Parts: sequence; C-alpha cells; structure tokens
Amino acid sequence: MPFSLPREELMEPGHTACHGCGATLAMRYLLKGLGEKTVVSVPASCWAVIPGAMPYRSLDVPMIYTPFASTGASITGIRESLDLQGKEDYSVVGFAGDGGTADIGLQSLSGAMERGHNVFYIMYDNEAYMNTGVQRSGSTPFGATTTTTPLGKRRNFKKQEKKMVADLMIAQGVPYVATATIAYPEDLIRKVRNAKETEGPKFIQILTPCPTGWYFSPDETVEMSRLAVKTRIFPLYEYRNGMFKLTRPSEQLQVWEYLRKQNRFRHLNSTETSMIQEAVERRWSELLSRENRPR
Ligand SMILES: Cc1ncc(C[n+]2csc(CCOP(=O)(O)OP(=O)(O)O)c2C)c(N)n1
Repeated sequence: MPFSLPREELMEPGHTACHGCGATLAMRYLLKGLGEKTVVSVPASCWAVIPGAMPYRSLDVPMIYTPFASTGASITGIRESLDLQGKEDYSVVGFAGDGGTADIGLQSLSGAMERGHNVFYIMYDNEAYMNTGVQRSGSTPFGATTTTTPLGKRRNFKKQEKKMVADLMIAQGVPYVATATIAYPEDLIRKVRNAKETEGPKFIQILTPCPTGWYFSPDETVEMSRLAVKTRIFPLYEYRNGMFKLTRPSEQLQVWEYLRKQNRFRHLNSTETSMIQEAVERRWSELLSRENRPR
C-alpha cells in the first residue's frame, strides 16, 4: 500500500543530543505517527536532557519528566486523568531508554501493561545506560564492551545475551508489540499507527544506534540501524492481537558486517563472532516458527 510520510514536524531543531543520535530520530518518527494530540512521559535518560533546559524545548507536545523507575505508572496516571477530562483522543506515551525499561522500570512497565490501560510504551534501545556514561544494561548485547564491562586483561566484555523486552511483552499478553528501527521510518510510523488503532496497551522496542556509546562515526547511525536488520541481529516484527509477523530483510548479511563497524565489538575473535552468528540463526528460526503458531 502506498505510504505518505507526514510532513508535520512535532520535534523542532535545536535539541541537545549528541551528533548522530539515533534516539532523536525515534522521537521524530513517533510523533509523526501520533500527531499533536500526544503527551509524552520521559524518565531519567538521554531524552531527559535532549529536549533542552527550560524555557527552551524542542518538542511541540506536552511532556512530563518522571523518576527513573516509574514510566509505566506515570503513563497510566496521565491516561486516567485525561480520560476523566474527556480527552480520550490524546495518545499517552512513555518514552524510556533500555536501562529504564529492561532493568529499573520493568516492574512498572509490566504493571501498566497488565492493568490494560490504553497507553503506548516506547523503549528506545541504545543498548546501554548512555546518559551516565555507557554502563551495561540488560539490553546490552553479548560481546559488547561498556564502561562497566571494560575489556581489560580478562576480556571482560558482556557475557550475557540481550534481554528482548518485546518478547517479554508478548509473553505477558500485551495486545500490540513490535520492534522497529530508525533506518526504516515508514515501517516505524506504520507500526505506530497500527498500535494506535489497537485498543489497550502497546509496546514498541526501537533500536536507536548510539555513536557515542557504540563507538562509530556519527554519520553512520542510519547505516548501523540498517545493518542490524540485514544481519538479523535486530529482527523487525509485529505482533497484533495474537498474530505474529516477521519482516524479512531485502538482503541477508553475516553478523561480522555489523560487528566490525563498531569499536565496542572490536576485540571479538572468530570463535566469538561465530557464536553470535549461531545465536542469530537460532533466534531467526524460532521467530519464523512463531509466524504460523497460533497463540
Ligand atoms: C533512581 C535513579 N538511579 C540512577 C539515576 C541516574 N541516571 C540518570 S540517566 C541514567 C541512564 C539511563 O539509561 P537508559 O535508560 O538506558 O537511557 P539512556 O541514557 O541510554 O538514554 C541513570 C543511571 C537516576 N536518575 N535515578
């Protein structure tokens, strides 16, 4: 179906993000999908500083800052309050980083989704606690170095697998769950719109490459996002009312094409790279099998 990208910009220039920040594009496309009747709740994160300090701000929608662990609780409160005022047509969105979602905010998120409120939760996933200096999160992938998993003499890179919060949300019975990334704005905006049409809670995990924490050149953010999909390291899927659909990339690349471009993976040897390739293949087959499996 033909798709027209909305011209309306609800995110203005003049924000304070690092050059090449993927998370700025995530917010920009999200707001294109939702329109001006949107309220955003942001916890402690890069996005808590990106809009700018009062009286300046780069967002043309109301925004509230919430404590690190309480994004889920805050959006359900805002939702209830708007509904009482007869403003059911407003979208209420939690916009949190991966640390604030996969780790510290997980119970608040899970509670909000379980209570069934009509809210959006967007996890912008830059795969570490970036605002405080690139500490490892539950969403940091296997193999990455961070400031809390520095390589050192013992090759102390992250040894655990990435926690896929979107998968947890499906397991919990959330009616709309998707993964997206900024290299594919049409796919991302279409998912935001599909989520809007779905009654109840919605969760979207958006991979947002971070040049500062992944150590690549700021002009390669979109390329990094595209490579994550083409290597199938970050598969794009949509789960809507029990139907699971996986997007097959136009081209299939080996994981090293992605890993070699980021200094956080520079130390990986061929055995470790093969382990990542095998894990990607296993996960891909598992996702494929979900397409035909009724929930
Ligand atoms: C309760 C609490 N603990 C720690 C902090 C410090 N803090 C502020 S932002 C941040 C990192 C957030 O990481 P993430 O959620 O991944 O978002 P990102 O910074 O990557 O955008 C931390 C640890 C805080 N503000 N509140």
